[in-house]
Amino acid sequence: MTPAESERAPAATKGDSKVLNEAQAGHEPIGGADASASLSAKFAKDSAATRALAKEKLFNGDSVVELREAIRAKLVYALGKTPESARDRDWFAATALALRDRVIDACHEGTGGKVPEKRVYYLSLEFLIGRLLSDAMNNLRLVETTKLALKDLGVQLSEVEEAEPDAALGNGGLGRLAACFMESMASLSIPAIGYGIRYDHGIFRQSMEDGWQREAPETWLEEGNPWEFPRPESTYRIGFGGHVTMSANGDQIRRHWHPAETVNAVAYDIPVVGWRGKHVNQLRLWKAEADAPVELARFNGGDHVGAVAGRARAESISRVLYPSDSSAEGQELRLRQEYFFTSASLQDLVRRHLNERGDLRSLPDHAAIQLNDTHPAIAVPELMRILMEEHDFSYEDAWHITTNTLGYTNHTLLPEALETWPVDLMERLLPRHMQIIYLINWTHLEEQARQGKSDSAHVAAVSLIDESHGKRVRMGHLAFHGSRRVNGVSALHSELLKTTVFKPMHELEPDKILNKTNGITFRRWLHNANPELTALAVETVGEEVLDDPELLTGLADHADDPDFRKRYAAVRRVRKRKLAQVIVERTGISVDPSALFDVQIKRIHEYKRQLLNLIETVALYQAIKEAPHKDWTPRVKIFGGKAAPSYVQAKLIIKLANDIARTINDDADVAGRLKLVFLPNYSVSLAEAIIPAADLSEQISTAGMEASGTGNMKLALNGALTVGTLDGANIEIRDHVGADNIFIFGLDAVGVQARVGESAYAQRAIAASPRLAKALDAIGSGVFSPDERGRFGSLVDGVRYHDPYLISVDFDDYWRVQREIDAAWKRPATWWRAAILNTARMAWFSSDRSMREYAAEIWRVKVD
Ligand code: 26V
Repeated sequence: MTPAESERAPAATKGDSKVLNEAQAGHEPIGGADASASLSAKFAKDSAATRALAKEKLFNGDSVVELREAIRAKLVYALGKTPESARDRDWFAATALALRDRVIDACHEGTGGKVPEKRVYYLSLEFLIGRLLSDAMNNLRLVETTKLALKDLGVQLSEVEEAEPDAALGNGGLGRLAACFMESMASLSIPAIGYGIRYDHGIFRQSMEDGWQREAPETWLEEGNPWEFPRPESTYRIGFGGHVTMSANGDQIRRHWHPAETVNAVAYDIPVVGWRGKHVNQLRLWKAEADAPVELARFNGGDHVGAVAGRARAESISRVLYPSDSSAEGQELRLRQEYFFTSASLQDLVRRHLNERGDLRSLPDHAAIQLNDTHPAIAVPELMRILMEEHDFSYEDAWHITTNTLGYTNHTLLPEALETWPVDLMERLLPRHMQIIYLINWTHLEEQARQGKSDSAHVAAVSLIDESHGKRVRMGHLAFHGSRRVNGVSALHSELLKTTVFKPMHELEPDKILNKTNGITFRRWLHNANPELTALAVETVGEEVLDDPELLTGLADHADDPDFRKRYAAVRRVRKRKLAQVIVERTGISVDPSALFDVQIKRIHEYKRQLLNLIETVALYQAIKEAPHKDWTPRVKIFGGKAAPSYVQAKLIIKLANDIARTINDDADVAGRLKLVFLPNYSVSLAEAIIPAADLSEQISTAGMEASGTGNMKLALNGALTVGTLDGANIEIRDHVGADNIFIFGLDAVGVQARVGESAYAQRAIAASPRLAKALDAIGSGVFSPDERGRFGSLVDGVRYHDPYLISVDFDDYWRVQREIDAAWKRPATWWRAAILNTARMAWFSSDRSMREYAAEIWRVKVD
């Protein structure tokens, strides 16, 4: 919001007595505290009306009674339980199995068994899909039917939903994006298969022990997964190690790889049903199993211990998701995971293509393979190997097919997260692939020489091998070179790709890099997560908004209607009360739902600058204590997020949040004005509870470092106002919602670049900001850690003496904009107007739009 807007706003509402009344009422409960029960009842009625409006179709003639009996039958015959002995978890499994049957019916009705013209294969080491029940029910239009069926059985749907474990097969943004894309492709009827790993353990469970993060294994498969179909008939052998031999056939030399070790990849399919059940795709996840004959031979040879150890080694591949997305640590098991799932997926799609079309030459016409970051970049040499070694293609033909089938999405510019693998590790684990990489690189550099570009600096910059600190394969360069198109995930990020990491590669092929700004699925993040807001939207602009998010624009016409604003604010209030309940249950902290809920939820990373938010919290705490009688805007700062287990500074930031919370939440001087909550074990399902309750969305990364962000989109869609830097998709969010409806602060990416070239910028910034200096002193001297005064010395010194994330430089502007936010909160009419305009103008950020763009410009797949 610009200062001009703050001045304009009261003028615009002058003479509007309702608005003035509302402004006087502030953010107090409408109709008093007791009104919340009747409000919930009203919304329950509203959403029932909405669903009736949306003509919830009783899919394939289903009825409440039929579904009830189907659920009962699953419980009794598939699970072997009686209704009397069933726990919520059993009812969940029975409900999921009954719905899965209906998904499969939809699947058979939808495709009619036809071979699609072209399929998308989305290769991703992460799919952070979360719970699937509400997705399936909503997309099949069976929410109300299921609720009534369960009610008949004496069971509450909400309890059943809570009993579903999150499928947390991802770290954060990249994995959640893959899940949103899968849902959108199904909803747009884009034929697609998602390929990944069926990890036994997803992202670790986070708990707090004396304010420190503790990690425990996550066990989503403990009681089985009712959504999945094991497909043992789709099993592939994956080789590792060994040696390569040559044979000659005339003047054709062929190479043969003889792996020392083989592991089986067994397919497990999870159906992904699209909107209104029109189309179903598969998420195919690979489980690693020991190769039985090899194992048997060892058993029979008397090597019992060796056989068991070999089995454990094979099965360890799909045991656990790597919980770090901050640094590429170069662990051998990680490379084994990458090759395992990439090879299985390529073997599977090649076999499918041959069955359907008979000739691999036409692969690029019928398959588009998308690499989600460099994690599956080994697909480049693996597809070459399959084509040359198993199907007799020449190098040139194989290269033509490969580079017309693959696409690569980059999700980070952070140097420490860019993957490179030591050549000697590659030679040991994947000797044939290393030869092929050398061959590709040789051809690539020969072409440079042919064009007269063989100076050593140029060659070093474009080579697939980095020789600056030992020989390493640059997976980004490999994926770039082997793909037809490369894309970044926001407009700024795609431009930065061209000027930083891929500058030399971009200059060779200037048409290769495209931008495809990320999106989110509105079915999960608006319709399912916020049914009350959805009901209000349906009532206001019509039920077609469920199919076409662009119709949300119609809400803008009501942004100046005080009555509508009240209803919009009341929806938020319902959600804030629910979140307050969750907060007290999980942390013991009670918060006031009429305070401003200020939310920062994302992985804990230094570049995301949770520390900036915490330092501002301390400065605010100090300011309130100095002037306790001032009219401070009541705030609850809510944090959530996991730190990589080995990321020492990120874990210290969590401890700092908890130490600050302990101090200020108990301080009577700030009571009612400031609270801090760190909600443990942030997850997709927790996000679904927090996002609809957020008033303010913190998107405060150092400009140029957050590739896109997608939480920023979810929060703005649900009407939280953003406080953010000009980074990632924040820039495009500003362009859509309007500069008056977002709070932008700090340096932009160009400013950051210029500043990091200077020396002593942190010292200068701190010297110029007594407020910052004071907050840093308090943290550094142990005000929040009296039991260990030096605990946060390294965090504070990081800001004082080095500050690579420019916290010091952005602090004063952040403080300024936060006080502007305090003032805006005191003008509810202005605040809710801006919130409504955010919801109204976020349609473009639907992942349906992202998927349409990928389909048209990268995959060349038709979408009806
Ligand atoms: C990197 C690494 C490095 C090696 C260890 C394991 C591991 C796991 C994941 C990653 C990927 C990090 C990149 C990532 O998640 N990027 C996020 O992608 C989101 C979707 O495009 C985007 O919104 C976020 O801004 C971006 O940080």
